[in-house]
Amino acid sequence: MQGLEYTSLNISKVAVILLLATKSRIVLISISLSLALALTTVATSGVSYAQPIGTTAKLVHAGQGNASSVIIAFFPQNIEIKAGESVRWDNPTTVAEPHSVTFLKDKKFFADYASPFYVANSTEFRSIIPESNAQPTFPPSQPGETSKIVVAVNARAILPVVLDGNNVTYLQPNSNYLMNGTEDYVNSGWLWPDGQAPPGGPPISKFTVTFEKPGTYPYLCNVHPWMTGSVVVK
Ligand SMILES: [Cu+2]
Repeated sequence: MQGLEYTSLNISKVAVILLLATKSRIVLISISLSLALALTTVATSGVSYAQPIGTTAKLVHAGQGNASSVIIAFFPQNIEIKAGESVRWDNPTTVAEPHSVTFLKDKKFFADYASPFYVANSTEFRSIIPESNAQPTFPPSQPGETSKIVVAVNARAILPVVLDGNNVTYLQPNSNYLMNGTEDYVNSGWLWPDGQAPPGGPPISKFTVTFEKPGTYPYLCNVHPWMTGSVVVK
């Protein structure tokens, strides 16, 4: 496994928090509802479209809406820019529904947010959250197997990362990435609405990509894989 460059927090804690927040849609919905009730601002259910950022970057919204109507789509879904220009994604949803901006060269690079790993049979798992109602998932091992299997949150799904051949590069949250078009996988990490990342988690709320080469760059959200968009670079 590659080391994470994002070192200012405890990744295990993030993993636990994200798993708790997302493993159960019911938990997520109840968190979203509590947040919505706590919000005193009135959310608009209107849909807004891309605005220019300065002169060379365009804004795309990953998701929109509020607790009563979360919209799972990119706005606009398709955007056209010139080579050398940038696109920035944000998440203006008023409740904590995450999205990602994920470019895949091939479907085989799709990263699920949780993935099984082998660990030594003797590995002991102790929760870092006192009295948490939590336990790792241990899928059954094959008879005679000397390792056990544990399901862990997949850093390549939830954190900003680029796979290019054999190179795996984790980016800082909210990075501006220069896309050269040969990458196998470019992922924003989970974009949360400003200030709504899970406590202790990486506060990722935007992702900017500068496109050097003309072409069509399709992308999707790895939380909602049917949520797709494209950037056409002229
Ligand atoms: Cu999404």
